[in-house]
Amino acid sequence: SDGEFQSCSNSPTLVSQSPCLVFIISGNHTYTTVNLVLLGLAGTGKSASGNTILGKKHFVSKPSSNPVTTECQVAETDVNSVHMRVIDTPDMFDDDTEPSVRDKHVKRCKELCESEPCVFVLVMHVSRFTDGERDILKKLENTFGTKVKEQTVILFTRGDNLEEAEMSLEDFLHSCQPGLKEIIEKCDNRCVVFENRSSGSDQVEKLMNTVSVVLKKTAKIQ
Ligand SMILES: Nc1nc2c(ncn2[C@@H]2O[C@H](COP(=O)(O)OP(=O)(O)O)[C@@H](O)[C@H]2O)c(=O)[nH]1
Ligand SMILES: [Mg+2]
Repeated sequence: SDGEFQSCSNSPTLVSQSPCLVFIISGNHTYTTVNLVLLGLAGTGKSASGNTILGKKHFVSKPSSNPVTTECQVAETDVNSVHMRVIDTPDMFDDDTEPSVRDKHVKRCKELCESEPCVFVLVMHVSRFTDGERDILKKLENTFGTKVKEQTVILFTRGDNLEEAEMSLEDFLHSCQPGLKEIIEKCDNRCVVFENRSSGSDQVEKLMNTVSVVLKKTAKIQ
């Protein structure tokens, strides 16, 4: 179907290097490289989610009371022959972060995702919603512009917590608190759930399908 990963060996738009698979966004938008920027508070599982997308342990991800990721980093992978640039970031929105340090991270992050298109992945812990996250969308808008929510997918980590409670993502979204609900609604309900301890590729595929929804939408408004 349109907007999903498709084989298109007969596509006349294919300039191509290698495999005959491209990411079809809409009739005349064909992207082969997509920037995915992982954003969110420290400890939510940005690096772990990056590793799940990459299919290997690339970013350092571990339990810590101190931030583990201290610089923006990029790693690349092909998912169904779409070239993904996965950008892992430190917590850039922590109120304790010095403005000069935050500005440095933001600048680096923007440099890394300069090439279009770019999709923001707001990573949140399924069992935790903190004060720091209440106004995170506002902070994202201040940093990346007011259109950021049109380019954002929310990724909830620790899907096993939901499974243990026999809850679906829908159950969770239905019962979540108003502050979180508001964020989700502003992002047009684009949510996916990851369990980073399991390596199943269907979670990555669901993310990619949601990413394709964003790309389709932004292609229309550009
Ligand atoms: N059980 C479980 N643990 C996770 C998941 N995602 C991340 N973690 C753990 O949470 C901790 C923080 O993850 P990390 O990726 O470093 O968070 P970051 O600071 O946002 O990059 C690590 O110990 C991860 O193993 C998940 O989906 N399930
Ligand atoms: Mg990290």
